[in-house]
Amino acid sequence: MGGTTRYVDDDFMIEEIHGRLILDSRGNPTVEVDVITVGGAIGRAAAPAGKSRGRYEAVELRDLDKSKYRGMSVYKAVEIINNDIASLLEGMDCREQEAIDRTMIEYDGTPNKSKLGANTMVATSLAVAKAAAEMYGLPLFMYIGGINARVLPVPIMNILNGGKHAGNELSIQEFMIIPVNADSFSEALRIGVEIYHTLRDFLTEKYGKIAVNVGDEGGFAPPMRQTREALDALMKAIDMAGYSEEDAKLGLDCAASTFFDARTKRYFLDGKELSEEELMDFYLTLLKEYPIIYLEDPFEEEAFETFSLLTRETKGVLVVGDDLFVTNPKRFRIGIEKGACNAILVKVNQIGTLTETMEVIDLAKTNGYRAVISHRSGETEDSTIADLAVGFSTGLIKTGAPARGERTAKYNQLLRIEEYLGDAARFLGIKAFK
Ligand code: 2PG
Ligand code: MG
Repeated sequence: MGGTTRYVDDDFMIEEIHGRLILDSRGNPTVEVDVITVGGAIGRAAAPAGKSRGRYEAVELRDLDKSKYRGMSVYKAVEIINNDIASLLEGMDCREQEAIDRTMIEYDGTPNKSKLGANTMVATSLAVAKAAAEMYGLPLFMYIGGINARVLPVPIMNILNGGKHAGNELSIQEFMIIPVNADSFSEALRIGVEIYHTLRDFLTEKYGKIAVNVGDEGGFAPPMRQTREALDALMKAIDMAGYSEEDAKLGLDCAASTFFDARTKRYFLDGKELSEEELMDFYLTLLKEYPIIYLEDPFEEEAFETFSLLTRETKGVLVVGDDLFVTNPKRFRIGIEKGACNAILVKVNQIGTLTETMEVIDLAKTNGYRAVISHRSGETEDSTIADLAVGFSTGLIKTGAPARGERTAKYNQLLRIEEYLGDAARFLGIKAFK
């Protein structure tokens, strides 16, 4: 090899791991980790937090001491990072991502990461990758995906909030627009932003100022009750902004476990009590009425068979498993076997390490599933998932409305990546859904 070698191997050694408590976008504590190498690189990452969490997600460690942050503090997790994790990983080579992640997994020794906590592990795991990227002088997406990582994701933008993320009565959690008819990520983002602002105008006019308060992910939270009312508002905003249903499609995250009663096996949707069959019919009708191409968690998190049925019954729609798969290779394998869904939502903190996340994305690719990189409803200004979407060439990202700093941090990082790639950048548009 020509040129000068900038670093010797020892420079890649992790010299220090330091954890601290910071706040997330809901004002709750979370952990942030700095990984510092002998060569002087600092990788920093923070753990996000979900609200509509799947039952099978890896455990998020909280102190549960009501006298501190109303039980939400993470002092114990910070201690674990600064003691257990630091002594486990200091001295290891930051390029050895898999060995580092396996070391934490082994030490944890539980099936759901309840000893070390998925929040401590995910922040550490991502910070390690960022330190290694910095040592090489590479952007994170390129460190992960190499020089062929050049696909910018289609943004699946949650601009109207319901369910657990909003103070209104909509049962469905996320009403999303998907700007597919664009030549680039930045053009798609612009279309999404224009529709978002037009939706604000429409809602203000129809429901008054109260309607444009925002929910946890920056989408508006109008005082609506009916799914169709929300979908109609999105269609109206698309039209008023000068676009058509060819330009922007729709998506829903039903988060159906949040309106399911396990005892009666009924779903409480829009003020009605529905059986599984009735809910299925409801979705099939909606798919005929609206340009919906993305349907996440339409049924509760154990309903593998029903997910399979819906996947078979529909065409041209991504049926996405979030609470169903919880980014867990074991749960995902069950789904693949049963033909449940044709896409998986990928949230690094549901599983806890970058290595396992990669495993899940590989599984998706080899089994013809789409992978959608996703934020959580509780986020920080950490924009790592933007790099993951490009690094893993998923072609799809779900990261909320184009508003609130913790959401725009991801969109802005994607704009920087697009600029960095220049003519090499690719954008798949509607093809990302095929
Ligand atoms: C979801 C997410 C993110 P939460 O259900 O997909 O939008 O919500 O982080 O609350 O689980
Ligand atoms: Mg979801």
